[in-house]
Amino acid sequence: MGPMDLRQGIGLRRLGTTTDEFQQDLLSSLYYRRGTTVESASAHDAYDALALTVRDRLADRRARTAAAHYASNPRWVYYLSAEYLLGAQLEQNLLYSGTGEVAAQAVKALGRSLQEIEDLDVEPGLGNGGLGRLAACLVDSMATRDIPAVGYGIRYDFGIFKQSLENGGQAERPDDWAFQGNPWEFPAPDDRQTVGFYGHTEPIAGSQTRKRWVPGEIVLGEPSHMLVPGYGTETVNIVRLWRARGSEASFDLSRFSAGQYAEAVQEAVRAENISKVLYPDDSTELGRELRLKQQYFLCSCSLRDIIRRFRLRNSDWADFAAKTIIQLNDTHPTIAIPELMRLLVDEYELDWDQAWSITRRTFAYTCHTLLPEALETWPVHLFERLLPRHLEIIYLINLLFLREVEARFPGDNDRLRRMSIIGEGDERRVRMAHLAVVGTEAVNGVAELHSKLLRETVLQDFADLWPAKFQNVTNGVSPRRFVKLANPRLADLITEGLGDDGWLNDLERLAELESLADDAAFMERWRAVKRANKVDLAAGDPDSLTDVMIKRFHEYKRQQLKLLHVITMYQRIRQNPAGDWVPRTVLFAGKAAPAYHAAKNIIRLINAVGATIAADPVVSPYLKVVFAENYNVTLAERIIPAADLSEQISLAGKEASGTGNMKLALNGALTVGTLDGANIEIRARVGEENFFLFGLDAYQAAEVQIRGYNPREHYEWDTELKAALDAITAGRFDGAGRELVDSLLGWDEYLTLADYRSYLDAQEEVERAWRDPARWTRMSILNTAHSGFFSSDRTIADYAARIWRVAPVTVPKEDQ
Ligand code: GL7
Repeated sequence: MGPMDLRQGIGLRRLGTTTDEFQQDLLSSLYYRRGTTVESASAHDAYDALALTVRDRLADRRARTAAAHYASNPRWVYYLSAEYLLGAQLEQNLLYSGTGEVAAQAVKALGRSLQEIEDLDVEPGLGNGGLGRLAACLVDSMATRDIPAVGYGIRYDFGIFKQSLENGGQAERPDDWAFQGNPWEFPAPDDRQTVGFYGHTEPIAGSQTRKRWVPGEIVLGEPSHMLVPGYGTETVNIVRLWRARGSEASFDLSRFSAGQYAEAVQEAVRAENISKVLYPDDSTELGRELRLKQQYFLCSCSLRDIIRRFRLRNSDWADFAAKTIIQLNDTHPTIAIPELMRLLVDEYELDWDQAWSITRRTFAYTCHTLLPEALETWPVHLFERLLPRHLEIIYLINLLFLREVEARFPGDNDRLRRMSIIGEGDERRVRMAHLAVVGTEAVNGVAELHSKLLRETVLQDFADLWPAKFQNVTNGVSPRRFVKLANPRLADLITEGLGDDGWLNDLERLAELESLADDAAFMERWRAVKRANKVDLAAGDPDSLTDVMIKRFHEYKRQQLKLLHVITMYQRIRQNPAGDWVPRTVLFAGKAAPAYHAAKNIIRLINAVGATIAADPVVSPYLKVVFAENYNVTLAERIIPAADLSEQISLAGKEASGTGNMKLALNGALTVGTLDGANIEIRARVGEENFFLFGLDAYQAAEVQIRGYNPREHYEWDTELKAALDAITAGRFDGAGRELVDSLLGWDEYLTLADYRSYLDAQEEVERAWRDPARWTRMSILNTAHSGFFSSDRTIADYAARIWRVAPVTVPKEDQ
């Protein structure tokens, strides 16, 4: 029986494609799976019934995918990530299953509109920012490119916090995203795993390297999976998410019977806390034991699952690396390296050298940062207590590694100290990035500059030792989610311009738009699309320049620089109300880590400045500041299509890549940006003349810091800058922002004042271009036309060819 005969083989009926058939299935989902009737169905019943009906179509493809993959026994890609920002599922799955139109008709039988039902779709916010959304774009593209792959992650009960504004500042509420259930998820309790923590190790007689670990706590990991369909292909992969549970023994019946209710469940609660909440920090380390527990929990469950899957089809460990490539998404899952060693050596009794050879060929590591505070390290004493066996393994890995370094660079003790996996400071710490480099076959950065700076700075010693290990794979974004779903008007116009919609799977085809960049009728329609998107967004006057800065709040990203520009604009307009001002709507959105006070103060100041401007009849016709609450994937999909100007203004050398920059350029926003992260590659592709560049480059910035930077010099000579900062100090914006001014004048870690004048000059260039609508429209079309490189399909093709060395496996269509 071939894979395409799966359903017929067991006499299962085929799922229909007509509206009538879809409607039948929808009603049957409502009756038999929700257990309700059309008359008494709530809106949420309708949502669930529709989700299940769509899911069935994908489950069908999933079954064929699994069979095809099983039959071909390929090298499998396992993507390990602590975060996934998958975005809303219903609209995506309607599109990817080609059922959007029949569904829109069929739901009428429930007396509801598709839009109304879609509005009930809650996005699983299982990530913080760019890194988590990248994971989602990459799994989308792995499926689209027919790569056999599984994404592993944690099924947090609470995702990234919900943000609202209270008195102009950020307030946080928990995100109980699955409160109403999650119809997209299949539980797989049979595949549950057991994970140990704490305890001690014991020698094993007759073995030097093997040990027995006797854990002090046992936790169960229960998996469920969500379907990840490819677009324009049959493949449906999965993301498998682990949830922690106490074992049966963790419930203390005798205590419960004695009325000690809290004590009775205490152990189970402790176990379940492991997957309770996503850490809401963005690139700074919290240093909490629970976070390391989460990381180990994810890795241990996933590795055992990977080994289980390997052994379904293979029997010889010598084949493991040839059949398995595990991509580590940043250092968060690095503990998988010593965990695989432990499993191979202690449990499967391989000798150390063979296990190490397998391990090194099985893993690859993507680094997503240059910020030293984001490179994770853990105190040795924490490891010793929580993961005693892993610490022993890490020590042995380190010993053998340092011997290798010593052999290459004899007598260079300084180098040994710098490269050691154990950092010897006031407190000895395990350096996870070093472990990740030592235990993998390939290491990559996420944009050209980032990969270069990794080799030249933070990982320089490792690049000296193993130059061939270091690669670049520039990030990308899913054109399905960020053009077709987010911006259907633009997608339709592009399809019309290009003659077909093949560009959705072959984004470089957007280059064909170049020939339309001067076509007056096409330009007119291009403008109309943007305007209609602005009307939908309703953030401000649709004819004003919509200037957006949407991303996590962090001082290195420099929202404060944008704000100084806004304050200067405000002061200029006040001084000359009759001037010929370009009306602007400046839209900020993004979350700040709850404990990151400087970032939260910037949010407060934005809202205070916005309120002051709104109350000023002289300035408000020209300038409006909007803060959109609770930035998430869904909101990004509304803002990006409406943006005219994309703010990518981080200090050069700090933003590893950025991916919002790609989404905005792809949707025809022009970028004002520094030579940082992927901005450089965007500018190279869309053309210098279609990009507003400003600021120091990464090398100049480093030089300024080395020479001794004095932000006050800029304050003293630049009268507009001085006036803006003085207005804050004088309390002009409700007294907000004084700490910001102190830090900017005191040390200004991210050279905001140094780049201020250059930034304002670039903004004048922006306005010159804006005043010439034909020029702006042409620039906008060319941005879209030359952003095809930034498809995550291309990113995946790069990983597949250069890092994973895997080939696609085609899933056959169903027999007709
Ligand atoms: C990040 C980088 O900051 C960001 O520049 C990059 O685009 C993203 C994906 O590679 O990864 N690193 C990181 O720790 N977070 C990011 O968004 C949170």
